[in-house]
Amino acid sequence: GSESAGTYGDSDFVVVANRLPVDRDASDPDQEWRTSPGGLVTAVAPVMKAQEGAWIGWTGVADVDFEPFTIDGMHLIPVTLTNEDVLRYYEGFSNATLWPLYHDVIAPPEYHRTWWEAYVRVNERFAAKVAEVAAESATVWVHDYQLQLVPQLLRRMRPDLRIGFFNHIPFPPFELFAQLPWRDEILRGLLGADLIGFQRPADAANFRRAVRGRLGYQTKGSTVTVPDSGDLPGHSVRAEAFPISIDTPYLEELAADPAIIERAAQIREEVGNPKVIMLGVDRMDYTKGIRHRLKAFGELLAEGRLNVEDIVLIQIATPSRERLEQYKIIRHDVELAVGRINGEQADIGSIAVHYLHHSYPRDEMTAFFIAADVMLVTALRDGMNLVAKEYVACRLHDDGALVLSEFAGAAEQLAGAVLVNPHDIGNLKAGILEAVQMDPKTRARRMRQMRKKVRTDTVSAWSKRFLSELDAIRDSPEAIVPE
Ligand code: ADQ
Repeated sequence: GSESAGTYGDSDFVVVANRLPVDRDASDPDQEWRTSPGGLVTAVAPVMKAQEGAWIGWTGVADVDFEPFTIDGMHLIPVTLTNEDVLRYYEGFSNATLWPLYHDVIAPPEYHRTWWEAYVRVNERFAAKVAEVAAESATVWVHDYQLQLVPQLLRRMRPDLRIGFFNHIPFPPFELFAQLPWRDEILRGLLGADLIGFQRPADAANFRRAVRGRLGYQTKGSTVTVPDSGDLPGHSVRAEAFPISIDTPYLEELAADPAIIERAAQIREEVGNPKVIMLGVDRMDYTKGIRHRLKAFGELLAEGRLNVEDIVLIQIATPSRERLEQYKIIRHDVELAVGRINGEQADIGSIAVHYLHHSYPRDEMTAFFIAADVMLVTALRDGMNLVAKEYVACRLHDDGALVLSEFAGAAEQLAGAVLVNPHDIGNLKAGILEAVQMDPKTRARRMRQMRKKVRTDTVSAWSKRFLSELDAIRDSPEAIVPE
């Protein structure tokens, strides 16, 4: 790419996401960047290193301009957000408009024109940065709901690029999506891509239905035909499912580490060596069904169907989006419920719920997964839910049971789970009891089946499949000039 004309940049492969994959250690006086481990980094880092790649995103620090830098062999290019951008584009339009709308309006979405204007402005800033650094005919992979306008903006500036987009969260049913005052703009924004990936086939189908219903474009199978217009040159777009996964080999390695296994045993001791440890691990978010899970557990204890001397629930909830009202409410509700259950059901020496509002390093998370006999994933709506897959990957002895919401994308993939409808507290209670009481042989059979799935469908297989389909689309000439 470095041979290309002056108007083009040097990068043959560009990842664009709201956040760069780094954090700054607040306790470090030099404020050095550290890579923040996450599935996406693991999946794309090898491609970035092999292809002179760049990652464009925000550092998480408002109002400061940072120069591009290289860390762990990845070229990172910061985009600056002002304090007002953070309030309106990020906390506002992304997290208080799109997030609740795309998650079945579990919380009411707010529609504000000033937030939309900021969303447009920030998407333009990201697109301009990509246009500057991408080499001629480079591959660009845009991620998530914060950047849905980038594909169209980019295609207008740089029709030579191969553009992929992956949506990590659900795409809502048309009747809900149609509420959005800027629904047509969002659809056109996404349609600038060559390939749009969703977690589930149903998300892709919701998107194509919205495209037909609002824009009147034709779709055939997964392909949308975008006619030539002032907005965009005519082209075709594929919209289909690419269910994301995890770095299974790495988690298996951690789960086999003697120090981590020892730590798991220690955790078990520390919570009083109960017969059964149940675990919940979530961002503190109203979509995750933490309240529903607590309600079900509290009722099972109150009815004497579970006994506080035999069972504990460890609920880990990472602090998230704490300045937003809906997130203050969910935290308050969860803490009230934990306090009530412990107040009513626990005893000196037998706590019912261990509640931890922290983030943990990967090693410690793995120790919790090893310690847990039953994992509770009860999201009211979730794009995929990686926690469910991580738990499965760590069960090297094919033991443990997973209670999984049918509203998480993972439910379509992990057939061995005990599926529940978290809105139905009775059903949730039955699912928890079934998992707690499941005989070892059944557990082993079901876990083996799920482990097989996460061992074949890894995050690197996911990114390879997405990128090779993106390559193939642009290589076939009829894809560029539809009939
Ligand atoms: P999230 O909503 O954040 O992701 P999830 O898929 O479960 O949900 O991923 C969370 C990640 O954070 C997991 O890797 C988990 O282990 C980690 N994590 C959670 N709590 C933690 C804690 N206290 N300490 C340390 N680590 C913690 C969004 C979508 C999902 C989709 C993913 C990926 O909402 O539906 O699966 O993106 O596409």
